[in-house]
Amino acid sequence: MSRLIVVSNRVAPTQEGSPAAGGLAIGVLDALKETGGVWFGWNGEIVGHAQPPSIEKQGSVTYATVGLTRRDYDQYYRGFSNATLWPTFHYRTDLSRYDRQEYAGYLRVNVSFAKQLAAMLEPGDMIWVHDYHLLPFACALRNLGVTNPIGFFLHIPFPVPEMLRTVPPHEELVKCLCSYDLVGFQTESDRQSFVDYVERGGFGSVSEDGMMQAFGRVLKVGAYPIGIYPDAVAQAAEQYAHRKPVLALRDATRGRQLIMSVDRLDYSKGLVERFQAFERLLLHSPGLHGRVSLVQIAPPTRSDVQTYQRIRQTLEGEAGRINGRFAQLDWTPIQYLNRNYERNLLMSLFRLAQVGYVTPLRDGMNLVAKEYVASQDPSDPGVLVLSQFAGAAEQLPGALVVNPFDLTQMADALARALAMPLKERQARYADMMARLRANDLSTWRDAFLDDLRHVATAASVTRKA
Ligand code: ADQ
Repeated sequence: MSRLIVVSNRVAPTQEGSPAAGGLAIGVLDALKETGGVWFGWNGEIVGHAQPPSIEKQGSVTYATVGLTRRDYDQYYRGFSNATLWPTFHYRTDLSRYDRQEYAGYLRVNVSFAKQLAAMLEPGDMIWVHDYHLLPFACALRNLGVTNPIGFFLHIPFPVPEMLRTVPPHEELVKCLCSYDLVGFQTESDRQSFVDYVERGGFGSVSEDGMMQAFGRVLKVGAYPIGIYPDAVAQAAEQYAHRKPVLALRDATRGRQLIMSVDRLDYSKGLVERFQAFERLLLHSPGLHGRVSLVQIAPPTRSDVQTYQRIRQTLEGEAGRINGRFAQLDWTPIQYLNRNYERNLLMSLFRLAQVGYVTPLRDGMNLVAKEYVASQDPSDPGVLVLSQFAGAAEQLPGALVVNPFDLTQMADALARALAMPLKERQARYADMMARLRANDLSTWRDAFLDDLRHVATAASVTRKA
């Protein structure tokens, strides 16, 4: 069996079963343990000057990690990745900036990562690259003469061509994506946006079976929606039910209904609109005063990027204003917590909530939506209110799907969720749980890797012929 080489910007914590590990880390680690292999990427540290990767072996998995210099971090990570690509790919061109130096830094880091990885490769290795930090990674490897199969999975949305064209080196980036053997997206619409860019730009075409010919290469493009392990989530939700913070929240909200949201603090997550729709619910339903609370957990991320500082201030202002307007001596409508919780504990908190309120303005998938459903008590499940612009909406039709820009529609959906009869809640839950089980994290990983293997085998047969 060939070795699997995973490349991602950040190599996740290496402790096995780390509670902080998210979906990507768990899925990748599982795959690596099965086949044996290497996980290559940034170790999260800023270093004085570039150094060769440090290697740590744990069982069949080798972690090869490198530091970034301050300049690399500023240009590649904070700059082009998070101040150009992230906002544009989330349809926020108003927040996006372009700086040639930053783009040069982005390419430089991709080339330097590629050189370091190339030195470790063996002929049969299969390479799986993750996310927007590494769009040109295959280009860099191919330029070094690497012919191994290379697949790419984009965790965030792929924007429509008009949006992508606002990023000046758009054509170069797409051309580099076509150096992969397989390019995977979260949803059919993301995949379609990529195909539209290629076909409408006259760069190539795609056939029914997902094979694309573009920029002189043949590759496959597909949708591989990332999943979770729903039964493990359900188990964690039950097992952690007696932990202190869970009991504390239960006591504090006794006699009240609970609406719950958990996100990284990011402008793509629609938190301001979410608070304002909750305000509208309170405005239109005086009967709910004192009877419903919104708990928003949102730890700050990327806090050295300016737009992230601004969203934080705006949200604090909104929470304060809404609480000032409606609070009573024994009731705070919005509890806004800027912190992280252990993942298993979060699942137990989800289980306490009658409503999971997940309304990003754009999101590749959104695993919180899936985790909320899986955490529920099957005999008395809560209701998911979900944005139509989260990839998860294509897969969870049992949710109350809303447009996060329509505050009144969101307020109505919250009211409907809070009042939904048990039978309807159970039916929606059963439908969503069946879908989560049929499309879990291993389905995602296996579908991607099977296709990569298949495309690579077909390509090598063609080369030999
Ligand atoms: P993210 O934007 O980080 O991921 P998401 O899919 O919601 O968003 O995943 C977050 C993960 O972190 C979840 O497992 C969640 O439980 C956990 N988490 C969030 N807030 C937390 C907190 N306060 N404390 C502890 N854990 C917390 C990107 C894309 C998504 C895509 C994923 C996976 O932006 O669209 O779903 O990758 O592909």
